Amino acid sequence: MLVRDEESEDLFLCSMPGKFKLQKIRPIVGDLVEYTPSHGKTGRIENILPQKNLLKRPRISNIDQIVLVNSLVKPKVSTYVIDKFLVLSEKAGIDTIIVFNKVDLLDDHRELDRLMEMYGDYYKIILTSTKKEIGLDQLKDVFKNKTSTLAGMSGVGKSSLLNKLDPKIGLKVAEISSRLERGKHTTTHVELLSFKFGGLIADTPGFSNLYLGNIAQDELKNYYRDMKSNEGYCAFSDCLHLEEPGCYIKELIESGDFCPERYENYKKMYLEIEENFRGGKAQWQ
Ligand SMILES: Nc1nc2c(ncn2[C@@H]2O[C@H](COP(=O)(O)OP(=O)(O)OP(=O)(O)O)[C@@H](O)[C@H]2O)c(=O)[nH]1
Ligand SMILES: [Mg+2]
Ligand SMILES: [Zn+2]
Repeated sequence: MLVRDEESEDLFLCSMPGKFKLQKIRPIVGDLVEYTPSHGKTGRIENILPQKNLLKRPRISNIDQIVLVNSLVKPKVSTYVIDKFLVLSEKAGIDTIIVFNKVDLLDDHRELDRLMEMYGDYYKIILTSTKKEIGLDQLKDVFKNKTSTLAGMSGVGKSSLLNKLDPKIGLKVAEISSRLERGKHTTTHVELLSFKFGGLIADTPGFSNLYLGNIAQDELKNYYRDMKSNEGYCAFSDCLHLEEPGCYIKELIESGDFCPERYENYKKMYLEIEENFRGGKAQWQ
């Protein structure tokens, strides 16, 4: 295990005491540990401190924020993946900043306008391009003096963005597959890197799918900021915003004040949880 000393920032290759191995406890990236240094840059982990928070995908703990990177084209942005990720990060209690990368490839701005409208009221959004060096200072400001993790599908440009913030980092990047227009899963492990402008940022492997895991159907609405902020106006206090009469969220959709696509994704997730639970197929009416 590599342990970064908080004061000197030096890395120590540390062993794990047998008691941890017996209990099958393994620290994950981001965990805070107490350790005893020995010869050279080696040492021994003595204790793992309680986690402030934990994100399952990418697997990392004790972070201040997540920067969710998407590319507008190649690979094309998926609002279902964004909405699912936002549900998972809200559940974990970690703030998310949304990045739309590869703006240089965009020739029609309508898609971007739509996405800004969808997420802009509830999340900070940064538009970037590593090719045209757009939005990099804004991104640096977000990362400064914080511990952050990147997240996003494979091929969206996570490693490329970090290379731009500090060319010495030298992370491996690769062209996306031209046939499938999908990333090639170039980054294969979570790595927390120290940046000279101040801040730790984890580069992470891209995901192609997300699992809603232990989220229950009736708690899903709590992780939609736009639903949460309109809580208490439906006829039923436990309204799930589905088929109940007097649903305020439905009224907002009618009047154009709630994004219908976000709502469709909500219903899709609701169904997906049911399917996961049953382990079979179900149809949402
Ligand atoms: N046109 C354009 N291409 C970009 C931009 N940023 C990254 N790319 C390209 O996108 C491809 C994938 O970039 P990576 O940085 O490897 O993507 P990643 O998100 O780290 O992918 P994984 O490690 O597989 O999760 C590379 O060919 C990059 O050159 C951008 O702003 N504009
Ligand atoms: Mg990468
Ligand atoms: Zn409702």
